[in-house]
Parts: sequence; C-alpha cells; structure tokens
Amino acid sequence: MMKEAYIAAKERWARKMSGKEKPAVRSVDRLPPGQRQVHNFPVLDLGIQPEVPLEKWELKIHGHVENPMTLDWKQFLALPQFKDVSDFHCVTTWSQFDMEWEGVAFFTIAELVKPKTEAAHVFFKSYDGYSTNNPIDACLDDDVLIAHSWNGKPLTKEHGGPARVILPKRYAWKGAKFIREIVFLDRDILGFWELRGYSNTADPWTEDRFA
Ligand SMILES: Nc1nc2c(c(=O)[nH]1)N[C@H]1C(S)=C(S)[C@@H](COP(=O)(O)O)O[C@H]1N2
Ligand SMILES: [Mo]
Repeated sequence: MMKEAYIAAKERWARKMSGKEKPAVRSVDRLPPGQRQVHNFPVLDLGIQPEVPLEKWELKIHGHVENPMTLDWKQFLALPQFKDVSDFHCVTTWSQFDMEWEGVAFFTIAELVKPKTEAAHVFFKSYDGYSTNNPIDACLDDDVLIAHSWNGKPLTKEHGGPARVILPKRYAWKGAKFIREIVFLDRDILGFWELRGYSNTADPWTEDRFA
C-alpha cells in the first residue's frame, strides 16, 4: 500500500478513536437494495464448525510485511481492544442492524506487522478451509476488526469463534469466520466464494452480488 494511502487510513482511524468520525453506513436508509431486515442471527457455513480450543488457537499474520507474527490467544487478547457497532449484510438477502462487535481492529494488526509498500491485497484463511480476499484499503477502514465477542458475549462456534473478521461495508462472506491466517499480498488471490461466482468487490449498496 502506498505511504499516502496508509497515512490517510491512519488519520481516519485517529478520528474514529477520538469519536469524531460518523459511522458511514448507518444512515437513515440503512437497508441496502434487495435486502430484508432480520432480528435473529442466521448461521451460514460450509457444514463444518471446527472445534478450536483456545490453548491451540493461533493467528498467523505474514506475507509482504516487515514483522510477520503468530499470535496465540493470550497475545491476541493483550492487544488494544476495540468495540464497534455495525450493520451486517448477507448476500442471501438478510441484513441485521446494530451488531456489537469486540476484538482487535484490523488497523492495530497492520500497525504491528507493518505491510510493505507492495502489499495491496489481503487473503484470509480459516480453520474450516474457507478463505476470502479483500483489498488492503477496505481492510484498513475504521470499522473492520477481528472479533472475539458479539453483543457482549464470546463468539459461539456457530458464528465463527474463537475469532472472525468483520468487514461491515461488504457482504458478509468477505469476513472469514474461524480466522486462522492473514496474508498480505502484492496481487489478488480469489477466495472460496469468489472462485465460485460471487463478486470480488461485494458492495451491498450497488447489489454487487455475483461476478
Ligand atoms: N470460515 C468461514 N467464514 C465464513 C463463512 C464460512 O462458511 N466459513 N460463511 C460466510 C458467509 S456466506 C456469511 S453470510 C457469514 C455468516 O456468518 P454467520 O454464520 O455468523 O451468520 O460468514 C461468512 N464467513
Ligand atoms: Mo453469506
């Protein structure tokens, strides 16, 4: 990522942390086209909900970065904790508003590993074999985090515990549940659903569902 873009992301982050940034998506018209609001929290997975004991959990962060690292659960929880409320849009047309997530901001992770200039894409790999990909600038948005809690409680296995990625401005398949690995890349690599006909950009507001 270019230095200027990284600095812009950092400034945006600082505004958010100071409470001056208004949430972008939570406007009067919060329901993207073709979506309906639900009040339950459906479960979508590949039919596998991996059992990952906390003492065996690890998050490997590597690729085009200055400081690759592998965090264990204790180290992950020792990082600055971030809470945010956002809306959640699944491509299968349900949306749920005001999801309260707590975890570690993606921005915090980036500051630790220091992406190199050529790092433009991020590939996410999960314990269930799932994967997905996003541009680095989308990941550095001020509402993106690796969440370990939802609505004040530890994430259940159905919803991707121990930890999952939340990227509120994209359809929810862009956020990997059961996160295991974050790889910074100089080129784009398609993830599980992106290889199977889903849009690579996945913007709910333009109904960008399929490639
Ligand atoms: N590891 C993993 N992450 C995943 C998926 C999955 O099957 N495996 N499904 C995706 C899809 S399509 C959606 S809509 C959301 C669903 O999250 P939920 O089951 O907590 O509602 O997770 C996304 N992340
Ligand atoms: Mo989905």
